[in-house]
Amino acid sequence: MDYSTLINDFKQNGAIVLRGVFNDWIPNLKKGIDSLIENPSSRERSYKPDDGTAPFFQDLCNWKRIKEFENFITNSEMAKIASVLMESKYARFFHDHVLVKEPGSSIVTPWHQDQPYYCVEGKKNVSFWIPLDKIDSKVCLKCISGSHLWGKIHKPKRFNGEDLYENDKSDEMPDIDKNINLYDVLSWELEPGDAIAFNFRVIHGADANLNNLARRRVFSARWIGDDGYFVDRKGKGSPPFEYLNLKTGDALNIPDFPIIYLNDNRK
Ligand SMILES: O=C(O)CCC(=O)C(=O)O
Repeated sequence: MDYSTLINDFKQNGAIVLRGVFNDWIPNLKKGIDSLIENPSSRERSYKPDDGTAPFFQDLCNWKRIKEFENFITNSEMAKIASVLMESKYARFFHDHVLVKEPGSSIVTPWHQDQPYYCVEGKKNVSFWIPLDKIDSKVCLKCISGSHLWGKIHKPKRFNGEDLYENDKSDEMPDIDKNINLYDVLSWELEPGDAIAFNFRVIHGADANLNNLARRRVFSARWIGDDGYFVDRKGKGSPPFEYLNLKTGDALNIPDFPIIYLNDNRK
């Protein structure tokens, strides 16, 4: 793989596609998602559309109890790829997020940035959006190219439109759909085994899964680089790590966020 082109594109655009990188892991991840849906955590947050169409299942931070997720996170090439893309001495695991839009679900994932939901900061970060089903461009994650470099964080909301934090004075997300021609929207047709790698600050969203036949199962994994530190957002973020005894600026050297890959060749 030509990593230098990928690293440059990732830096400039904030989102890239990686082809075939997780081919061998799809059956393992499908098994993990089946177990999770059968036995979700207390953090499960599924949205059920008012129009009676199928739900959008979501759950977070399950890698310590779903062995297929732990296996993927600790034994696949993902941590190494994360460290290379972030240009970091190491890749520290932050959390997993499962997002299943069942066939016919009318739930749209609104445009948002992940950064303000998270209790971490740092320029070096990456999320992998890993579909387990064939994805046509109508249901793919959409990322606004370069939006991670705008120097702006927009108000985070729950996917049902409620504000995430009380008294949050940050700017609302602009009406991207109304002015879509102003933006360079990246999205791809994907096969199981492909992944989108994107920066926590990139504005992204996804359309409904109006295809009545196909599930849209996604395993997402978030990584932090060697400049990462804790941030107290003064509210329950997502994932809710409110039990952590850390202060803004603290290092993330705790077992919740283990270093999975250490690049010995970097100083
Ligand atoms: O899969 C989706 O609909 C949204 C994914 C997303 O927002 C994320 O992975 O951060």
